[in-house]
Amino acid sequence: LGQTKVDIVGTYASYDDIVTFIQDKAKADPTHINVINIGNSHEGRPINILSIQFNPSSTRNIWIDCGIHAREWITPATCVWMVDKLIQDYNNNEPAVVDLLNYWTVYIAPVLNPDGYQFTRTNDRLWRKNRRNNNYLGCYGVDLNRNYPIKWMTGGASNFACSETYGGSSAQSEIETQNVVNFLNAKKGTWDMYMSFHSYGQLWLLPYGYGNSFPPNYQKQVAAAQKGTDAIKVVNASRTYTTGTIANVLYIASGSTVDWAYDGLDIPYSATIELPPTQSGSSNGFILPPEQAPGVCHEAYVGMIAFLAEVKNE
Ligand code: ING
Ligand code: ZN
Repeated sequence: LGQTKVDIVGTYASYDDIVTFIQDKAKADPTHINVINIGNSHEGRPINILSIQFNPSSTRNIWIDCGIHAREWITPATCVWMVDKLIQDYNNNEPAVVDLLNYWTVYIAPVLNPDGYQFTRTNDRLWRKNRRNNNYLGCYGVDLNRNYPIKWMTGGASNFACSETYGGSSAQSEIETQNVVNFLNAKKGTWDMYMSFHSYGQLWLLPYGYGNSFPPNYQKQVAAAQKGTDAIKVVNASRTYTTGTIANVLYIASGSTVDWAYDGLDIPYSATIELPPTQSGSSNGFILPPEQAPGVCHEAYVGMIAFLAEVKNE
C-alpha cells in the first residue's frame, strides 16, 4: 500500500521482480499479453514466460529466451527491455514494430534458469549451470545449453558432473530443458524464429554447434543477421559483431538450444546472440557494469527489430 513500483527496465533485477514485471504487463493488457508458466525449475520456481499477441488471428510464432546461463546477467535484462519496448512501440504505432507484431505472436522467456540466476545473486556470481545436485563429489548443476535433445554429448560437452559444460545424465534430463522442449514441441510447425541470448563476445551465432558443417539456408541466415548487426552499428558505431556458425566462430558444442531449434523443430532462423562486451577486454565479461546495461539492451532491441523485419520479408 502506498508503495512505488520499482522500474526494473535496464537493471539487473531479481527473478521475483522480473516475474512481477511481466505479470504487471499482462494485467495492464490481458487481451493481448499473457504470462504462461511452462513448468517449474528443479528447486520449484515457476518458469514464467510472456506471450504478446496483438493480432488475434496470428498463427505464426517466434521465440526469444534469456538467462539459460545464470551468470549472464545482461540477458534477462535484455528480455525485460524487449518486453517493455515491444509493447510500448506497438502502442505508440511505431511502424516497424506494428508490422512485426501484427504478424507474429511473440513468446519471451526472460529467465530459463531461475535457480541458477538467483544463486548468482546470493552465493556465486559466476555460476553458469542449473542447481541440480549431481550426487557426485558434491558437484551441482547441469549446463542447460548442453542438455537439449540434438546430438547430445557428441562433442564440446562433458560427462563429468563437476564440469561447467556437464551435459547431464541424458538428453533433456533437466526439468528446465523439458519445460522448454514440451512447450515448443506443442506448437511445432508454427515457429519462424528462435533466438537464445547469451553473453559475452559480441557474436551472432548460427547453427551448427555440434559440427563444422553449414546449415542448408546458411546464407539466408547470415543475410538476416547482417541486417541486425548493421542496425546495431547505426546505434553504436563501436559495436562490432562477428557472425558465423557456433563451431566455426567459437567451438564445438553439442546439445544446444540453437541446434535443437533448427534441426529438431525445423525453425529456419535459429540463432544465439552473445551480447557485449567482446572477448578482448581485461575485466570479466560476465560482469557488465550496470550503467552499460540500458545501452546494450537498446542496441540488442534495435538489432532484433531489423533482423526480424528481414526474416518476415523472406
Ligand atoms: N556461450 C555459449 C555456450 O553455451 C554457444 C556458446 C551458443 C554454444 C550456442 C552452443 C550454442 O557455450 C556462452 N557464453 O555460454
Ligand atoms: Zn551462455
